[in-house]
This record gives sequence, structure tokens and C-alpha cells, in this order.
Amino acid sequence: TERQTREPKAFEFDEYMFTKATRVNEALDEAIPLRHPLKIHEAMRYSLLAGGKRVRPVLCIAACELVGGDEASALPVACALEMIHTMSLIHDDLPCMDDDDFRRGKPTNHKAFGEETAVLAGDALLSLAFEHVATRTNNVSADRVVRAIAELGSAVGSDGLVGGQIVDLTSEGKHVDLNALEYIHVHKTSKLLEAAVVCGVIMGGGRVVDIERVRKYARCVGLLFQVVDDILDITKSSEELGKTAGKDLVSDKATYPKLMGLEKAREFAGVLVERANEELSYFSQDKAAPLHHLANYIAHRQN
Ligand code: GRG
Repeated sequence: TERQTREPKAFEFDEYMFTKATRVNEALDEAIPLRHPLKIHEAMRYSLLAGGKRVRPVLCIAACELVGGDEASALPVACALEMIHTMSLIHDDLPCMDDDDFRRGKPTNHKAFGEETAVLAGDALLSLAFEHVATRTNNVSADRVVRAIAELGSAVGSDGLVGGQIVDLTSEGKHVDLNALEYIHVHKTSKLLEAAVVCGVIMGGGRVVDIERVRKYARCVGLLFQVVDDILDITKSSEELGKTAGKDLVSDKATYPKLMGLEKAREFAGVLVERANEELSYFSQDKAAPLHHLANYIAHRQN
């Protein structure tokens, strides 16, 4: 009926994620053509195009659109975020770090290409990320591009991912309290999510107050991601083992349920998703829908 056609279409989160992720995948594929030296470009493409969820690029584009910017302005930074995220996974999987054999459903980069190549593929992706933003961004003022590059740099370095990783590595086998656990997760997970939405808002021409709001949103979403991960670890492994104590209750890794109890961890997850959504209440609800849904999706995911 006429009335139905005039009603706003309900926001389709799955469709939004799929459309944006497809756009990002095409741009990433184009960003690294196979060329000489073949081995390094194969290794870079192997991990980058291995099919992650593309949460960071989609967050970046959604934040740009939130403040009235368009997808094209954010796309190069969105790709850079995925390059940085992927390189952090390649290095995290190395034998000198977590020593993992599988990632994104395939053998890890060093298993497929050898350790030397995996280290270099990570380095090349990190370097390309910054080059890509600087050379591929169109129709955005140089001032904004520089601010985005600075934000990305600080999210990666010793006050960002690297800082989180070093604290994580040096606390192995030691008692980790809630403060230390929060430091690790804020730096290993939230910082890059923060950079994603902050860069999106910068590219979209948002105000300083918008930047601070999305930054708080992303900080909550990053912690939420980890709290839910910890809870799923317990509930999944207790199902598998057919008993109440899951693997995280017996391993020595610090987790939220172990430090605060399962019920309190669930409550904390509830508080975080509420806080994240509260930061979005200052924006047009229509434009904030993708970020709302993303927070809810992370809170309610089952694996
Ligand atoms: C960044 C220079 C530099 C070095 C790396 C190894 C390291 C320093 C940091 C570790 C970073 C790390 C592995 C953080 C965990 C982040 C995380 C939440 C991963 C899972 O992200 P998803 O679920 O994964 O978005 P997909 O595969 O879907 O992209």
C-alpha cells in the first residue's frame, strides 16, 4: 500500500555489512597486484584476502557516513585499517609470539611461506597502509589526511597495539588484575577500533565533539568484544567438556569471568553495550543505525 511504501525501510544490518565488506575486499585486491617480487606479494595477499569479518573498515565507513561523509572518502583509510589489523595477526601468530598454525580457516602466514617471509609481509603491509592513505585519498583536505595518519600511527605503536602486546607478553605466568587486563584489551583491541571510527569521522568532516563520542563508543565496543569472547570461551568449552568448568577456568590466562565471576562479566557486557549506544544517541538515529547494530551484534554473537 501507499502507506507501507512511505514508511522508512528497516535497517538491514547483514546486507549493510555484506555490501561494505565487498567494496573493501575489491579495493584491497586492487591495492596489492601480484607483481615482482612474487613471493612477498603472494604472502601479503594470502593473509589480507583470507576473509576476515572486516569489522574495522566497516566501522570506519559507517563513522564517515554518520557525520555526512561519503564512502569513497573513507575507503583508503578503511583499507589501511585492515592492512594494519592483518599484519598484527601475522606477527601475533609467529612462533616467537603466540605460535599459531591456523588463522581465518587457513594455515598461518609463516606456515605457508616461512617465518622470514611472514615477518616481511607484515612489515610491508604496515608500510603500505600509510602509503595507501597518503596516495589514494581523494577529495579530502591534506589537513584531514594528516590527522588520520597520525591517529593510525598512534593506534599501532607503543601506546597502541604494540603496547598492549608487550604488556600481554610480559604478564605471562604472572597474576593479572582487572586493571592490567583492561590495559591489554584497550590497547590490543580497542585502540584500532577507535582509530577506525575516529578516522572515519575525520574523513567525513566531523567535529571534535563527534570524534570524542565515537572514540568512547569504540572503547566500549572493544572491551565488549573481549568480555564476550571470554564468556563464550567458558560456555563453549564447558559444553564441549560437558561440565561447568571451561578451559579458561583451568588455564592460567586472565579473563573477565575468572577475575569477576561469570554473572558479573555478563553484567559488565550489558553495561558496555549500553554505554556504547548512549554515545550514539547524540547523532541522527538513522545514520547511527549501522554502529548501533554493530555493537549489538558484538554483544550477542554466539561464536
Ligand atoms: C602492530 C606493529 C604491530 C605489531 C604487532 C602482534 C601485535 C603487535 C599485536 C597483537 C594484536 C592482536 C593480535 C590483537 C587481537 C585483536 C583481535 C580482537 C583480533 C580478532 O579480530 P577479528 O575478530 O578478526 O575482527 P577477523 O579475522 O574477523 O578480522
